Formats: sequence, structure tokens, C-alpha cells
Amino acid sequence: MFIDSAEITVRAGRGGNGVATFRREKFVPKGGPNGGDGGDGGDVVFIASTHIATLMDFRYQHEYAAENGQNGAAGNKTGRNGKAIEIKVPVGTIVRDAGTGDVVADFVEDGQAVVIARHGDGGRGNSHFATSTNQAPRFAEKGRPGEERHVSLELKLLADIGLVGFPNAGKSTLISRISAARPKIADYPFTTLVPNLGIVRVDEGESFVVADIPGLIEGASEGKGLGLQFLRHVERSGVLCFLIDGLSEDPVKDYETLTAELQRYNPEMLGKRRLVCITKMDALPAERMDELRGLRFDGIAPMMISSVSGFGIDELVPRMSRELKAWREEG
Ligand SMILES: Nc1nc2c(ncn2[C@@H]2O[C@H](COP(=O)(O)OP(=O)(O)OP(=O)(O)O)[C@@H](O)[C@H]2O)c(=O)[nH]1
Ligand SMILES: [Mg+2]
Repeated sequence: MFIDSAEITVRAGRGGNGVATFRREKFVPKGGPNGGDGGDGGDVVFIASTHIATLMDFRYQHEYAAENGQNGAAGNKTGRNGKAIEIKVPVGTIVRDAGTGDVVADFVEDGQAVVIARHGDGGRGNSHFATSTNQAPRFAEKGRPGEERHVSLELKLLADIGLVGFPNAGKSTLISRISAARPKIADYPFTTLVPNLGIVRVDEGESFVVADIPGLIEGASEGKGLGLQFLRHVERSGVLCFLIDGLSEDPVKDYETLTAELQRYNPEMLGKRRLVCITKMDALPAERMDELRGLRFDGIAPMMISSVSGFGIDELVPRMSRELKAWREEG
């Protein structure tokens, strides 16, 4: 199962207490204060990792705590600091305060680390409090509590290019043709229930990530089909590649239905660069292909492809790569 949200509680370590002790040595009747400081508690740190693909683990464990600091000891001994806890999250995870919804951290890079809950400082021992008027303070500070936070995690995949189309348009077949991804493919709608990512290699050292997401249908914004939840996975993509079934009666209408649903989900989706592919060319007579070639989709000329025969794929991949470069250069 593809888990893309979770709620957890994290608790940073409490600081150890400082102590109030006094030197006791032979022949020294009144020793001065020598209470050590408490150690600091450990932080709760989230670290983004490309080795984790889902938020699955957080379904099983909801609470995470860092170690507390140890108390100080006589002889000015400082307590040991508590160990920080490092929680690995997939790259693409957004962490929010579960109460307010405010974004606490947005993990976009492998290795990125953010302290999500700060440790409590250790308390100071009584030796800090000796003054000229009170040379034998009998008190010490208590350690401070660590921060406790209730946070929600949401994973938005980081795909460069999102494939958008009706169910059965051939999205999964395309991604399996151009990448090593092997999603389930079948001739019924909603075969794809969870997003699949595929890495497309263009050249030595040059590749990009394509997301195959579930099919979109008219009324998705009102919850029809699988709704629009999964669109979040292409929200950050720079390019949307629309896949229109070549066997459709009215490809332009299909395209308009798709863009209308995207618009309802988030108007910014239509600010992205777009490519339009008409699929299943191997299954069409040549005359129909010529008709389709003449269509325009918001002024965009479609690319004709077949993921089964490979027709048009050699042009599509470099085209995707060019669009992506243009998007990156736009900044
Ligand atoms: N002839 C032909 N059939 C294709 C082509 N691409 C996909 N198909 C068929 O179309 C059907 C749907 O393909 P999928 O790739 O599962 O479609 P999808 O868009 O991922 O569908 P959902 O996951 O339901 O949204 C399958 O039976 C495929 O074999 C193609 O290029 N030519
Ligand atoms: Mg599919």
C-alpha cells in the first residue's frame, strides 16, 4: 500500500537536573558547593532520505522520543547529554503542526535535516549559585522539559513530469515503456490506484522522473472515481504530459475535461508546461492518425505515440527532456 500521510507525536529529551552537593574532604570541615549540571536532553531531528519511499512506518509507530539528559553529580560532574533521535522521512515530505496546519519543514533534498522538537537544557548545579553572601547555596536548577509536538506528515512525490489522463488512456503502459517501472497494466479503468515513479534515462548522466498517477475523470473534483487526492503528487512537477486515448471519439473534449478538473483542483496546475500525446497509434487506421494530427489542444500540437509498438517514443522522450530544461531555466 502507498501511504502518503501520517500523524505522529515527537518528544525531545528533558534536561537532567543540576544537583546541590558540597565538598566533603578530610580536614576540610566546610566544603564549598560542587553540584554538577544536568546534561541537555536530545533533539528530535528529521532527516530526508531517498532510501525511503513511503510514510508506512509511521502507521505503526506514532510516538517518538529522544533521550533525557542525565542529572549532574557531586564533584562538579555534568550529566551525560541525551541522545538525539533521528527520524528518516522520504524526500518530498512536508511536516506540519497538526494543530495549526503551519508548515514546520519541507524536505526537498536528500540528507536535509531539521530539528522538529528542541531539547530541554540541563539545570545548573549549585556551584553556579555561590555568591559572596551565600557561599553554600542549597539549591540547584531543575532540567527543562523538551519540546513536545504533534505533527502531520504528508508526502508529495517529487516527479519532474506528471502523466495525466483518463483511466485506460495508457499512462502505465507509457511509463513501463520509457522507464524501468513495472506498474500493473490492464484494459479496465482504475488499474493504477497508487502513483508509480519511473526514472527515464535520456543520456549518460541525464535522467528525469515521471509519475504515473491514477486516471482522472469528469467530476473527480466532486469526488468521482478516485477523486483528486493523488494530484498532489504532480503538484510540484514542472511539466504535465496529457495522455489522450487515440480511440476516443472526441480527443479535444477529453483534454478539456481534464484541464477543467485540474483547474478545479488547483488553478496553478495549468500554469505548468504541457505536452499532449495521443496514444495507441498502432490500433488506428492511418487516416484517423492524420485527422488526429491536425487537432490542437489549447494551441498545442499533439505528439502521436504507441507505447506498444514504440512509435513516436524516440521523439517524446527528448521532447520531455527539453520541456523540463526550459522549465528549470525559467527558475
Ligand atoms: N494497442 C494499444 N493498446 C495500449 C497502448 N497503451 C496502452 N494500451 C492498452 O490500454 C489499456 C490501458 O492501459 P494502461 O496503461 O493500464 O492505462 P492507464 O492510463 O494506466 O489506466 P488507469 O491506470 O486505469 O488510469 C491496456 O489494455 C493497455 O494494454 C498502446 O499504445 N496501444
Ligand atoms: Mg495505470
